[in-house]
Amino acid sequence: MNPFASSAALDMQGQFSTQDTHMYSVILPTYNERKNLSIIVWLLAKMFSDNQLSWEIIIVDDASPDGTQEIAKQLAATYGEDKIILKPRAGKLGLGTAYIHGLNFVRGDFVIIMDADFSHHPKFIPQFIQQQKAHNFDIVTGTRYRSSATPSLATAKPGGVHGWDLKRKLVSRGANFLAATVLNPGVSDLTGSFRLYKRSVLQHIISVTQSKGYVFQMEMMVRAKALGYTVGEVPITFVDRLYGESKLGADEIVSYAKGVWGLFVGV
Ligand SMILES: Nc1nc2c(ncn2[C@@H]2O[C@H](COP(=O)(O)OP(=O)(O)O)[C@@H](O)[C@H]2O)c(=O)[nH]1
Ligand SMILES: [Mg+2]
Repeated sequence: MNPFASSAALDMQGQFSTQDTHMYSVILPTYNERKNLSIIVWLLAKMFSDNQLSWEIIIVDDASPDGTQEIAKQLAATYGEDKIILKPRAGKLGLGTAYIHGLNFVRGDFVIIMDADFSHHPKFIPQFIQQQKAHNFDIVTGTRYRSSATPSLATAKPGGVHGWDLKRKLVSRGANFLAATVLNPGVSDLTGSFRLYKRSVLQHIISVTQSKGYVFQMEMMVRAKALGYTVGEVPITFVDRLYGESKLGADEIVSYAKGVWGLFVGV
């Protein structure tokens, strides 16, 4: 018997006590994450097995020149090809389409989207699951910009951002302020990408989301709210990437602002 196939649910202390028959699929997009990938996969595998949850990780690597795929192959050999599923693409096609691509291969009924650079710590996932279960949420999103969960959650601790310089903090705050003011979706962290979705909900939202770049996460959340889906929030601490460089540039900031405007006139 697969030891990870047994099931559990979280109780109020954040421990799993009763049966959870769900399967959780993580979509992990990677571009030059050779140094981060094995640590993040190890942490994810440990968290899932500690909590007796059924899981898989779908790695969408865009032909990273640093050899990320070699590491991914080793991980599949170590953890099993039913746990680590490699779905590479031929070139760097962007983050938005990486999620769409990965979603085609998901077998779980819940999908977790996160970054592979260690900015999103797997330790928050049990809280996302706990929040989802408590209110049957369609989506649970991590938030860097609220100190408590919405609705409140006993195990949640205040979140925040670590390792970003002032400029990057201002850009992120500004991006969220702009979208929150113009679009008012009632969610505090629109540009974050650490989220848990019901698979059918993610499929629906992704099918109507038009943007592909940095604005993708924000559009997904605005559309989710416009479609009437329910969203819970859990504070997370976001740590700047462990190894490598961020891909956020000035052109991304401009296209983000354009995206907010496009949604304002469109949704
Ligand atoms: N497959 C794929 N992954 C990407 C691409 N761009 C970024 N990523 C991954 O998406 C995540 C977030 O990217 P990152 O550069 O850290 O963005 P930032 O955190 O906003 O600076 C990381 O896991 C990256 O490896 C891409 O074009 N294709
Ligand atoms: Mg990052």
